[in-house]
Amino acid sequence: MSGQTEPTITLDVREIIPRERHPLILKTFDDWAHRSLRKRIIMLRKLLVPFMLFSLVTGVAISAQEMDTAAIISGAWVRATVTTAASQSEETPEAAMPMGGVSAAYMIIENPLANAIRLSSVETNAAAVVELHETQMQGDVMQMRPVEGGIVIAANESAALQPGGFHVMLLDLQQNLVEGEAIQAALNFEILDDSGEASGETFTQIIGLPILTEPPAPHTLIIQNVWGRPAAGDGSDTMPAGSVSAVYLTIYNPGETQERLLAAETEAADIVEIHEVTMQNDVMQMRPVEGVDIPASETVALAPGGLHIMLLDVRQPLLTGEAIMLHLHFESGEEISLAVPIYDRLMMMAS
Ligand SMILES: [Cu+2]
Repeated sequence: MSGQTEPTITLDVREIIPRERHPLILKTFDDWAHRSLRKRIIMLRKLLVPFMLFSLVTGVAISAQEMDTAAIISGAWVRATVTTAASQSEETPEAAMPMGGVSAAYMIIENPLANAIRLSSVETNAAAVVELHETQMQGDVMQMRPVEGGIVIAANESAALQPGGFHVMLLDLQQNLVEGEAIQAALNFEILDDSGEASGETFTQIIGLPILTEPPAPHTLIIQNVWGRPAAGDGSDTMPAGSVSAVYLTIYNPGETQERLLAAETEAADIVEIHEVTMQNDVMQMRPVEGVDIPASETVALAPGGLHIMLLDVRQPLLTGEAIMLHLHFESGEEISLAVPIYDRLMMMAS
């Protein structure tokens, strides 16, 4: 890169991100998370201010995502039905596990709200039937059974969905679950009132699930609110021509030393760059940055209108409902592999 001029990609972001889709609320995450969902929705409607203008005037990238998380999901994964070893053997992957098979997904769900929440259902394109199950010992026999009414998580507590306990059962698989790839799932929650009954308030959280054979290794940084823009190239997507996409996320560094995001890579695109959006003569421009500092005890948001991970030369359409794996490289040597769900989060938040 040295000695060369950094290429600048010019893109009129106003075309891509309609202004009215940007709710702007200047609240810290904690304030935000402790409000009831209904209050939050009212605030969203009241505070539909022109996001672009504000972010340009202040030069601050506003993270809409940072503020709408109502449950904190970590360690999510789904069990592979096709392992890398099997797919490399003479057997075709299709032969290793026929469609219509079963699998299970696991995760830790943390509830930062002042009310209890209930995971009532899960949806994914990868399976025709999804049930919440628990595993119990009956004498010496391990049994699975559906959880009646969903999984309740008390205020400020967490629930572990893990092998041998609660899990998300995927039945009648619609695709092979190939180790190293990823699927998307929508988690449907109900907010409970003080007596433990459904309050009528619900929220849905969309996550990516890496397809693995064992739980992912824990890492130091906490990454939330991950999503990638659809790039279908069929006119229904929000990025032009299906050739580029962008991934957004927030990174929290709970450690005592500064960390730095250096690079990212994915099999879904030939070129992956870390970009920032700047203003040049009334036109928003994106340009590569060398890295992103994540100071100790701070959260850095990669969000529309600001920093993002740019996918250039996307190799195949990125369709809503799918997920891709993205690998992040940090200065400390830490490497984090993320399952990035593909969907239009801004559209979802505004609806
Ligand atoms: Cu970019």
